[in-house]
Amino acid sequence: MESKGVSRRDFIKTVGITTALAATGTIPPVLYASERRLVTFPEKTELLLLTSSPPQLETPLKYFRELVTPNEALFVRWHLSNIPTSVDLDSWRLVIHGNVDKPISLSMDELKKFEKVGYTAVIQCAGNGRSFFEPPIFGGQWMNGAMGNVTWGGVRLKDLLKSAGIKSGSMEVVFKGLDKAALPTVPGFLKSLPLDKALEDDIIVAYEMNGSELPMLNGFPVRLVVPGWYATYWVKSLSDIEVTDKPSENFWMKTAYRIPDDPCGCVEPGGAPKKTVPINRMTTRSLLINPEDGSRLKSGQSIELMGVAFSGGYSIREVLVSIDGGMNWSPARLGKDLGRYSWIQWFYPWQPAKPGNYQVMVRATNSIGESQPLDGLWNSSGYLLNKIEKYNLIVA
Ligand SMILES: Nc1nc2c(c(=O)[nH]1)N[C@H]1C(S)=C(S)[C@@H](COP(=O)(O)O)O[C@H]1N2
Ligand SMILES: [Mo]
Repeated sequence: MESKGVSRRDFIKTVGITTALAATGTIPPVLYASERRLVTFPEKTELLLLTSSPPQLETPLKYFRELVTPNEALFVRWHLSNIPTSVDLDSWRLVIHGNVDKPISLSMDELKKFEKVGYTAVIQCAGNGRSFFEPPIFGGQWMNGAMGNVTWGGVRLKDLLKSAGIKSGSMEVVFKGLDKAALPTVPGFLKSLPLDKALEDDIIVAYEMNGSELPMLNGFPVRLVVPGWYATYWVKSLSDIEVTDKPSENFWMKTAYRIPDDPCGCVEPGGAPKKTVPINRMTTRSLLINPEDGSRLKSGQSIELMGVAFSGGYSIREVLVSIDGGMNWSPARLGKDLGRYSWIQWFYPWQPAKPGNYQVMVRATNSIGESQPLDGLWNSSGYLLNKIEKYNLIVA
C-alpha cells in the first residue's frame, strides 16, 4: 500500500469537499449532456462529470480508440455518497457467511492463494446511453461513456463459495460493498445473484484491472465481475458475501434495476410494464468512435472509420456499416479477438468521393444472432439501449 499512500491522501482531500456538500442534504445536481465538464478525481484522468457526490464520471469517447480501456480512464459510478476513500489491507477481510457449512474470512494474502484466473470483459452501466432515449427518461443522463473494456484478474467466486461449503436449500448469493448511505434509513448497496448463476465458472472476485490493483473509485481492493451482465451486479469494494435460503427483499433487487418481463425488455414508449424481472445480460451494441460524430472530412481523402462492438457474452459475428443512412450496408473488418466478453474493434476504409453530409450507421450481430433494432426500444428506466446509432460526417 506504500506506493498508493500519496494518492489516497489526496483522495480524502477531494472527497472531503463533496462529502461535506452531501451532508448539507442538497440533492446532487444532475448535469445534462451539453453541460458536461472535465474533472479529475484521484487516480483518474480527466473524465466528464455527471455528479460529484456520489462520484459519477463518464469516459470521453476518445479513450475507446484503444482496445483495452486504461484504469485511469474507466468510468465511475456510485449510488451512495459515503464511499470508501481508503482501505487498510492489514485489517480488510472478505467474509463469506450465511447458509454455509463454515463461514470464512479471508485476508488479501489468503484470497490470492486461490487459483488466479482472468479475461477481458466489457463493463457497462445499465443506464449507459440513457440520455439518447426518446421520449426522455429521468435518471443519470449518461451519454455513451459509462462503459469500458478491461482485463480483469482475480479468483473464481465458485471456488470461494465451495471452500465455505454451500448448504442445501440455498437460493441466492448476496454481495455487499463498503459504501454506506448518508442516512441510516437509506439502504446500503446490495446485489444478489441466483445460486446457479453465482456458481458459473467465469464470475470472479477481481483484485486486478489491467495488471494493476483497482483504483479506489473502481472498487479497491476487490470487486465482483459478472461478465456479460450489466455492471450493477459488479459490486465494488466487496467485503461481504452471504448465501441465503430465500429471495432478496432489498431495494436494489426488488425495486431498482428491473426491466419489463418480455423478450425485448421494453414497453410502448411512455408505458408501464405488467411484470418486471431483475436486469441481467447486456444487449448487443456497436459504436463509431473515430472520426467523432459531426467531424469534417476532405473529399477524396482516404480514411478508416473505426469503432467497437460487443454483446452480453456471445462475441461479435459481424459488423455492418452504412455510409448512406442505411440504404446500403457492407461488412467491416474485425480486429483482434480477445474473447467472448471483450469488445472487438471494427474498421471500415472509406474514401468520400464527393462533398456532402453523410449519415453513418453501424450494426453488430453476435454469435447467437442477437442484433440491434433500427428504432429504439423503450423502458421507463432507460436500460438496455442498443438502437443503431446515427452519426453525421461532413465532407467538404
Ligand atoms: N459497492 C458498490 N458497487 C457498485 C455500485 C455501487 O454504487 N456501490 N454501483 C454499480 C453500478 S450501477 C455500476 S454501473 C458499476 C460502476 O463501476 P465503476 O465505477 O468501476 O465504473 O459499479 C457497480 N457496483
Ligand atoms: Mo450502473
